[in-house]
Amino acid sequence: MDSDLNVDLHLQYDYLFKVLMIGDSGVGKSCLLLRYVDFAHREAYLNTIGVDFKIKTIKLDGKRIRLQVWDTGKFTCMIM
Ligand SMILES: Nc1nc2c(ncn2[C@@H]2O[C@H](COP(=O)(O)OP(=O)(O)OP(=O)(O)O)[C@@H](O)[C@H]2O)c(=O)[nH]1
Ligand SMILES: [Mg+2]
Repeated sequence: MDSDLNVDLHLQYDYLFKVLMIGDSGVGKSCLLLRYVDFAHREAYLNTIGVDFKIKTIKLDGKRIRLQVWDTGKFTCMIM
């Protein structure tokens, strides 16, 4: 019951922002996203194929803001 409640709270937000990360290959887009969302660091270079996304919820001025950050790869513009 408690875990169901936690899931419900996690799904609630006041605003949803969809952010698209673009930039030259190898500049560090995926690492930046990994650091921001998962507080992790990756040394190896694994180029992103297509698109990937991560979700993070932050609180700002008492509002719950859901960030949906899309990470693009080399061939994304051909897909989108
Ligand atoms: N020195 C240094 N290296 C970094 C930094 N950020 C990322 N790197 C390295 O740069 C390489 C490429 O990082 P990625 O985040 O995969 O680059 P990307 O922009 O997502 O590349 P694509 O997916 O090909 O578009 C990796 O080997 C990372 O370890 C940084 O701030 N400093
Ligand atoms: Mg990448």
